[in-house]
Amino acid sequence: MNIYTKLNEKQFNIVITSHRSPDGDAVGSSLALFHYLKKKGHQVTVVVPDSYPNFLNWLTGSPEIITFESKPEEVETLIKEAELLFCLDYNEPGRVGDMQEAVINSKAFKIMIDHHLHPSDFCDYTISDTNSCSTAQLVYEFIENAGDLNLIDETIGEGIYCGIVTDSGSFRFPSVTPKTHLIAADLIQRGLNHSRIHENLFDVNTLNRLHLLGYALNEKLRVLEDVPVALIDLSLEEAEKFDVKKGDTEGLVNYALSVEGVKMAAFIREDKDRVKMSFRSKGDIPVNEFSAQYFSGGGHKNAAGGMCEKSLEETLVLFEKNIRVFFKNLTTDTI
Ligand SMILES: [Mn+2]
Repeated sequence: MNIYTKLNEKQFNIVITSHRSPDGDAVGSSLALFHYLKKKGHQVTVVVPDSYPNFLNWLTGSPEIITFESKPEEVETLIKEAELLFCLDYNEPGRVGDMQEAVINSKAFKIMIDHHLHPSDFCDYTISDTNSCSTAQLVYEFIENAGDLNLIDETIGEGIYCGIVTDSGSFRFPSVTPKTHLIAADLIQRGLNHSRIHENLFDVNTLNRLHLLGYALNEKLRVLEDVPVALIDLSLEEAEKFDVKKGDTEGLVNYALSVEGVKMAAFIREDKDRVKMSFRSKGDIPVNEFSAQYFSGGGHKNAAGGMCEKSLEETLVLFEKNIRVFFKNLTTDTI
């Protein structure tokens, strides 16, 4: 079956879904695909499990995104009645949280476009490239393979660019290829204002967020003595003190990773019923394996998430113990 021919056959009723805690790539790639498919004449809706951070609400079409959390019945009906269901930026149904039952049970033809490792085969058509820096880049290539690059305008371009920039650390991660830059160049040629997007994404700090950053760097950042690991932890009480909103702690882990000599960083945050963790690394240190082994998580080699159901204090002790074992078992040429 050729998916590109199929999309030209008739007008479909299409729902685009993405993962829980949607990030810049989830929202950017979903909206880019949304505008593209609408331009081709399809009936399209974007649904996500829960709300996305405020720093993404400048994206054209973002007010039309429906969250399962606020309108579960409407989203269930949409997914049930969809003829085509796109699954963007996630590799298995568990990543959509409470929305997964609707996704699994949907009789729609399911198409995955994703770059996470180990895609499960719950879709009828799977586009998975685990070397790609972002799902947004894969959406560009989807449009390219359909022979529709001429349809890309500023609106479609901003979603793709937003996904690439946020998932590639502004073009710095090893997953960025010449193709990534060629795509950016092509988008700029098609009218994209890249400078405006960087401002929209990065120059939107609230005073609270900057105060939190100051506090985290001054009081909480520490580097372990015998392994090249830096970490920042944050309790619920501290988060409340700085009135932490969704997305406010994003990027903190990268400050820990920027300490000279540090090869791996962790941000460990107490949540209501669990402790959430994000890990970053440089080079060949596979934080996804660390996370899968010790903290029920996973992700990419250099960026992964995890969680622990113990208290924050116990989690920190566990983390320090496990990370030493993990580094001890790594071959020296990896470090
Ligand atoms: Mn992604």
